[in-house]
Amino acid sequence: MSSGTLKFSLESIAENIVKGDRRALARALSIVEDGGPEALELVQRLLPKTGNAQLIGVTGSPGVGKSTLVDALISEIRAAGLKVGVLAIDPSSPFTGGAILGDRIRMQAHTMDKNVFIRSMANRGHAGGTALATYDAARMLEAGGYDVIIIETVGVGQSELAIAQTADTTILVLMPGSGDDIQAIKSGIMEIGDIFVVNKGDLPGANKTASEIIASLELSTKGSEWKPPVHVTNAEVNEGVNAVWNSVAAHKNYLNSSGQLKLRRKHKLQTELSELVAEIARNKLNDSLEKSQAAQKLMNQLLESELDPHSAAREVFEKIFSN
Ligand SMILES: Nc1nc2c(ncn2[C@@H]2O[C@H](COP(=O)(O)OP(=O)(O)O)[C@@H](O)[C@H]2O)c(=O)[nH]1
Ligand SMILES: [Mg+2]
Repeated sequence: MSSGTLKFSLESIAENIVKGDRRALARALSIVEDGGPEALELVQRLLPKTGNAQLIGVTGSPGVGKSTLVDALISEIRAAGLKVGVLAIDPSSPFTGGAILGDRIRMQAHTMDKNVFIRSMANRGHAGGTALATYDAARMLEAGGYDVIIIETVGVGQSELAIAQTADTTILVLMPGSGDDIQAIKSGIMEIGDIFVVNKGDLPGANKTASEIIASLELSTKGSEWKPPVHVTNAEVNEGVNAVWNSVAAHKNYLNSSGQLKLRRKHKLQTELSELVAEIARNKLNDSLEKSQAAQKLMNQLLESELDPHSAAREVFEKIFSN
């Protein structure tokens, strides 16, 4: 394909996304997953159409019922007359793993609905990892006129937290007896939760788990304006999900009225910018380490113990980034 044809097709993809074309959106999401110059051009073209959606992160350990909850939330969001897009990110199943297939089947009830768009994202070419691709994927959905974008991520590790931080509102999902998760809340690892959900409320111990979360939140949220609500749900039968949606709406109001939305988005953009600069720098560094004679000379000095790695690193930094 000549670059001329490509330009034309990227232009038409962008135009068609804004018109609500789902195939164009699907194509754009593949492009931003891969990263690179085409992704950049799409983001540039669509940037004026972004910034208006509410981004909701749903995170928690595998099997707690995140996808089931998302499915139930979609019904609430549609009942409110809003258009909803879902990005399901599962780094453990990069291709067609069981979890992703399961999510598809579960969410099939919504597949006939033109105002629901569900996408399983894999960690593909993007060197900066899934978090960076997620920012751009959300931008594509925003340009497509989706009012609410849900980002489902597995687990509570560093990279998942990075993805969760692309959201305005983060829902942390647990289930009865999630002892490790409760520990994580106590130790402050899970301070990213704006709303807590103990799902599988039909199982024994749900209320006890909820009380434990409330108790640990009392300490960590002392003095803060937003007190994260803790809900018990049975997502499989839509029980308690309406209350979760009401909390999401309340959190949106809080973000707007307190000025936190602007602060959060600024913080988010700073994180994204910093990640992008790091990606550029790392690429340049790796390239230079391989190609530059000065770097090879330093490597030899390191090997011969004539120079320590700290001093070598400073010298490499000066050489590569100061011009
Ligand atoms: N008992 C019970 N099971 C549930 C509930 N919600 C989800 N599940 C089941 O828990 C399993 C994992 O759900 P899933 O939504 O895929 O979890 P995820 O890995 O967090 O996305 C599935 O077998 C669901 O049917 C619930 O409220 N109660
Ligand atoms: Mg899931």
